Amino acid sequence: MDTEILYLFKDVGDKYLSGEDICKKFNISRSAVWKHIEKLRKTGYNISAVPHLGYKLVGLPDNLLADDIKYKLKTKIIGKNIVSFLHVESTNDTAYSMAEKNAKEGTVVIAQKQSKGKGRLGRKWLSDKGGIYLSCILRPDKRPDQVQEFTLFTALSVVDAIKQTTGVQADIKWPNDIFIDGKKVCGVLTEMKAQPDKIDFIVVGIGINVNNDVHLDTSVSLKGKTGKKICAIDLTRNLLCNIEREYEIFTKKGFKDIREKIKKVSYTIGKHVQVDMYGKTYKGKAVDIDPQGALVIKMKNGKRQKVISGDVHLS
Ligand code: BT5
Repeated sequence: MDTEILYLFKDVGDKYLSGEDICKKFNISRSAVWKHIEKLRKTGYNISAVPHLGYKLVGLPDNLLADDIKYKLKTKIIGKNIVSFLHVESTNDTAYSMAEKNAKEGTVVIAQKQSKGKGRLGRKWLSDKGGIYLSCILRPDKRPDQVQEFTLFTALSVVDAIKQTTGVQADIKWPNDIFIDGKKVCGVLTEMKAQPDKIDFIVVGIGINVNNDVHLDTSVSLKGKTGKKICAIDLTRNLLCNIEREYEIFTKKGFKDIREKIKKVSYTIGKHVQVDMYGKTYKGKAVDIDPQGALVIKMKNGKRQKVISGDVHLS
């Protein structure tokens, strides 16, 4: 009922709703209306009340709440179930344990803060309030060796969402970093549970610096880049729509079209790089992303080397 009343406020936009209108619409008493309004206020919604006019929603909570993201969200699978937390250790860990307990494909876990935000290989992800920290559960009919492709189409979804919401063109530093002007605005962490030749589930985790300050020389936030507070709800909604679109393309057509789009927004291609993979170091010019999502490096001796995972350093 709280959600339905909230959505009614959102539907009428700038107009007032009288207590009587709400009573009639939901067939509840005046005191029940008042209780629901108080509950919404406690959650952080700013609802003004004016005698003879009624109630009006004048401000949303600072937090990214499931109800606000789901309002008019036009997806069929991704984000149909959203669980929002004020604080978790890691949204990836929460989503992973939910997936183990059979949470549906498309379930999204989102938190305002993480105390143990994870990067790859045991690294940390700084997760102060103001950023977006979300993880999405997928149950694809794909092989475990295709996992990199999930990271890449998720990264592409982030680049598109940033462009749609802020107008800023970001690019992808292969495989999982989103950059703006050479600084990291977002990281993607893909984890999975799999059998040798079948994926049970995938958790794609996304951390975006939105309205938070990140105190690293190598990082940037969207607020820092644009000088404006960014609507994190719009950004999240765009992101979920994009993930659904790219996931559908990936499921139906494979990686081909996604690869072409990724190459267009690649920060890495054309640059001289050094990559450490499985204890070996490869140096050369990044020239391509191959049909499986691997980075292709042309080395000094002319040989083309495929890199399937690893950290890329510009040299
Ligand atoms: C990543 O790892 O970039 C993946 C980050 C994924 C974070 C999301 S948040 C939601 C979900 N839940 C989680 O627990 N994780 C995911 P990697 O490529 O290993 O990069 C980590 C490195 O990025 C760190 O060692 C720092 O140098 C840098 N870094 C840490 N926090 C950052 C931030 N907020 N902004 C920019 N750079 C950061």
